[in-house]
Amino acid sequence: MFGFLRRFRRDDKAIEASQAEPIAPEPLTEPQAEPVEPPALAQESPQPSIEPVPPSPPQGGEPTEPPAGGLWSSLRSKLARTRAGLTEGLASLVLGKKQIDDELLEDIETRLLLADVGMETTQEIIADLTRRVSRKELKDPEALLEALYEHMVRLLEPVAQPLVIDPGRKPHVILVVGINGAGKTTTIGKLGQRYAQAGHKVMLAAGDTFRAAAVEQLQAWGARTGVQVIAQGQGADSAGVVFDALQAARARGADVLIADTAGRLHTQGGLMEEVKKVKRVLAKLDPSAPHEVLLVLDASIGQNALNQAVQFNEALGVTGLVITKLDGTAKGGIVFAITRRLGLPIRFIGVGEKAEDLRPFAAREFVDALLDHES
Ligand SMILES: Nc1nc2c(ncn2[C@@H]2O[C@H](COP(=O)(O)OP(=O)(O)OP(=O)(O)O)[C@@H](O)[C@H]2O)c(=O)[nH]1
Ligand SMILES: [Mg+2]
Repeated sequence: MFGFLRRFRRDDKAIEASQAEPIAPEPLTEPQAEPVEPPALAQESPQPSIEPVPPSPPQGGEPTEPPAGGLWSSLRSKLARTRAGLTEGLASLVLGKKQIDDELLEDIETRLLLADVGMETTQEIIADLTRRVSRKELKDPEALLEALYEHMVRLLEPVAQPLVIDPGRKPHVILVVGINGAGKTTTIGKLGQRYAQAGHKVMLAAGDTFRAAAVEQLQAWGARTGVQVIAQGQGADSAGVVFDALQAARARGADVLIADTAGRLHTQGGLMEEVKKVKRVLAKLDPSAPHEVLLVLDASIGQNALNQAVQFNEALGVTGLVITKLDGTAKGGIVFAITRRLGLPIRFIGVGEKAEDLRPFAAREFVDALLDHES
């Protein structure tokens, strides 16, 4: 069932209006029924019986794992902009219609393209739906939307693979790469907290020795989350810092080491060589390291993220993705385009600047939020 249809159904006036005049598009801001931010006071929830009590973190930070289904977990509210673009106006096309028509299919196609789902994926989806309509498998507009939903879930399920920390590695080394401002350092801070709260001994390596204040930024996350940061300061050799950090992490029996690196454009050959060197240096101490090359991509740059992902993958052998800034963008469909192009595991999505705004990627939950669907 789709929330945007339910809302229109509930409001008889809106249905009448839909037959007489165009319905006002769904606002980009969150509908009132869904909380935008974790509220300080209890408020009406879709599931009032589940009143989440955030676990108290051991080191005085914020909780990492928002309880499912509660006020904290409103992925829907975080993805409001992409959802608005995808579902806006669909209700007026669907309601009161018994037949699927070209207008509806074209509208879906346009919305997928505008959300940056990408030409190939969009055409495949539309071709599949059209085929099923002509075979009379899909008989009404709602069945068509359900089929769209299932198709989108199927596309993402293969890449929804969590990042598993191997307890046999001491430490499990995660090398974090990406272009400037993608959200690497923020993601590392969030990951540090997540793994520390899961009971792992975590250390962070301040491998971004290039940008002013990069080390301090990581140290601030470390201080906030109670995670140790190994740093040498600006201007030091990045590979050297990371090498030393791995030695220190081994000596101290750390479970997880997460290495930050300076942001670089995939077109900057020299800088790409530098990060390759960081990777090689890690392997000198532990031939199996790094155990994860995590590429952080900013969803808000849409299709531009695609080329970056391809180039970083060619240079470094990326093993997992984090897609950030899915909160302020209407381009959340880029997740489909990236998946089609690379098929790389999506480990997490970033939906805000706070520690709890890093969510493990789950295909059905994500598409539910994008299409305002309730499974
Ligand atoms: N809204 C939102 N902002 C984010 C997210 N992730 C990161 N940011 C913000 O994006 C900005 C850049 O984040 P950084 O973590 O510094 O990015 P970086 O990749 O380390 O940047 P460089 O070190 O310059 O290469 C900061 O203001 C973050 O707070 C997210 O998921 N959502
Ligand atoms: Mg950084």
